[in-house]
Amino acid sequence: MRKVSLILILSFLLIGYCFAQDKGSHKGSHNQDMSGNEDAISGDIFEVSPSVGICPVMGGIKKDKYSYSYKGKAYYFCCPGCIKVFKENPEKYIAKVKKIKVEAYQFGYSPEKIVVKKGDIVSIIATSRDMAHGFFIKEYGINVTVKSGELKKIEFIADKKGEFPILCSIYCGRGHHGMRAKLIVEE
Ligand SMILES: [Cu+2]
Repeated sequence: MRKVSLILILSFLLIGYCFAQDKGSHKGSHNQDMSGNEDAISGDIFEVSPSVGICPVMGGIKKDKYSYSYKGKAYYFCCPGCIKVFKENPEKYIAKVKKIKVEAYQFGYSPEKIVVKKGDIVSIIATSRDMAHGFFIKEYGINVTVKSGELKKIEFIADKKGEFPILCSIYCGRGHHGMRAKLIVEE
């Protein structure tokens, strides 16, 4: 319950922030546990529920009703103001979103290293090859469990520079404690 109300409060704060229309800065936030159908983009990479996650303009929570189609693809935003800002320079905002598929397995992650720039929106499509594993990034407040074959989108703004371990938070066997990947956020 406490977690749910915290998320609600966070959502309201972000929505309020978005309406404030301060397009220069970005607040850190993250969205987790969003499974759903996917929308093929290229090759083996896919996108889970494009309408959930972080608004590429303001960093608020995306809403279904604030969508805009650009080059045949739908983008979602947290408020109408963000659509306006996006239209001025779509490529700039599209480039900020770093999409990456990460597969957990006994006992590791593939890829082992995710490198992004500070301020990027990291959009991880997490999956598991064999059994339930965790994606735990302590410094970003992320702890998501993914079952075998399941796809979950984990989105957050890389607002802290540094190297952060990605660890498994679900005991998965003898090699569990050695399971790790690394998130590198460069300036
Ligand atoms: Cu584990």
